[in-house]
Amino acid sequence: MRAGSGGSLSGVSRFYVTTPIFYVNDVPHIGHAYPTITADALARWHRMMGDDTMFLTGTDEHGLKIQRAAEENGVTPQDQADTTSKRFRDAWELLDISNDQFIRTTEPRHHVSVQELLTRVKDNGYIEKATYAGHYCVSCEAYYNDGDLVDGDHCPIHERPVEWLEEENYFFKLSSLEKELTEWLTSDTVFPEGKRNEALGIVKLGLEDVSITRTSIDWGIPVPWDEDHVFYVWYDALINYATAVGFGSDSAEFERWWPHAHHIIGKDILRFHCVYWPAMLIAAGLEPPREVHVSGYLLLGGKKLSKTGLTQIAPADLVADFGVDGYRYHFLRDVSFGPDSEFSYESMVTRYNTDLANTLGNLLSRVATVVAKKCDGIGPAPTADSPLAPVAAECYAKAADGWSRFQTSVALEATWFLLRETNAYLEKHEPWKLEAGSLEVADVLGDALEVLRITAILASPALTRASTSIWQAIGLDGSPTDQRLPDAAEWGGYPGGCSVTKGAPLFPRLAVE
Ligand code: ME8
Repeated sequence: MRAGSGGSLSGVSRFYVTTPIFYVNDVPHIGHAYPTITADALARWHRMMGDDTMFLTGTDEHGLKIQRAAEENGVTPQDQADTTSKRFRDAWELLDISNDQFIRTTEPRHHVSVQELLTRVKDNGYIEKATYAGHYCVSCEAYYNDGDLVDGDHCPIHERPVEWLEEENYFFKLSSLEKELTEWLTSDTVFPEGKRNEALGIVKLGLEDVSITRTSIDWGIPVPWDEDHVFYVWYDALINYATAVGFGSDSAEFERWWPHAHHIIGKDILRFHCVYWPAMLIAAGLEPPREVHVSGYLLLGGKKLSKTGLTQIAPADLVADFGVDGYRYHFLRDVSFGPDSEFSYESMVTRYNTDLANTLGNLLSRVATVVAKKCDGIGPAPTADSPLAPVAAECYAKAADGWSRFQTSVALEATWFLLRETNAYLEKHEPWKLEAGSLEVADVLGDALEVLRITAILASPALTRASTSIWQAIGLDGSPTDQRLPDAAEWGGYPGGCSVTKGAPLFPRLAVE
């Protein structure tokens, strides 16, 4: 199956998209917003495609990292989780994130689900008790082997010293699942392909059993068969994707959504999602997820934006300058999903001015001005044989392909190509110079209005606000997001006879400093 295709049962396509659940040790930054906006735009696209869509995000609230953050802040772990989880929800509200659910791993439904899933793994013979000693990175909440460390005793990801931990733990017999994992990884499951190969490389190197419980802390979900232990935070966290769709509480709901999951993650958590998680599901007698999409890092000055470094930027800081649409558009258009991407405020200004203020904003304002002057403010219908019609058809095909492959920048570039062609079409025909009320002026403006209708729909996964403003400005009822694709993108949908209004500029130009 190719990337992005939904599961299909009885003819209904299902699209269940998830972000990582974020740690509540510190507040959200633009690196957390990146997978969340990507998942949001994809969910919005799939809803317009008529797919049965579920979009999940949430917070990861157990483990040593959270317990220590709480101690540093002089609060209980629960207070730490409550306060910071709310900061994530507030940030997502600010960014128009349309998640269907927000899961918190401290919820009782999640406790039930974790205990049930891991009990199944144990009952199936995949869990056993042993003593473990190793180098532990609290920031990763993970053990490392000697060979993984850098500069002697530093974590390869956080570049901070690891700690030596010794515990009697329950182990997950990961080593016995190499064959099943290789099979899963060699089907079309992990994207981009380079990341699939990386995951396959981990399996080929040989898998060791992993410790999945802790006795050193109590901020976690108790192991039902041994009260002295709590589950290790990663084994608790991964199961959120199953909990949210009914595992342990509603088996019909779980059957509806599982395994149609499309996980969006950063490359830092590839091993957990592409090796441990599918293995756990297989061990529990469940199907592994349909797809995992792995993004690169947003970098600042060549370094990963992070909580622990001094490279945090809060989404609200950028929204203040660019608006919600300007913010969303930049990350969806300029960050190609997969490779690392250097964040630059200057590129954000350039992209905003070029694509939003000039190409889109000017098109709408130009069309509305000329419709007012030459057509008494009533938008004409498009022509059936417009030269823009085949351009629009090609743009839709490319955009749909981009969205289906999680390539948001490809989808938006295709959409903006149509807008640029339409501006060129206006330059060529100069309707502002044509005779008011003439057939020619009506034809040119009708075609441009039709492009505005189509692009309002196609851009709506990125521009949650401007797409509705355009829809209303060209006199249409309802909203672009209520439209059903692919039919709504067919040329000829603008009915004509609608009242077109010229409002305030959609995207006032930003002065470049
Ligand atoms: O790892 N660039 O949570 P987390 C791009 N709780 N993406 C970034 C980023 C950056 N600079 N910084 C963070 C955890 N991210 C676990 C996940 S899932 C069952 C448990 C994104 O708060 C990226 O998607 O450290 C990364 O994988 C995620 O935030 C890690 O968030």
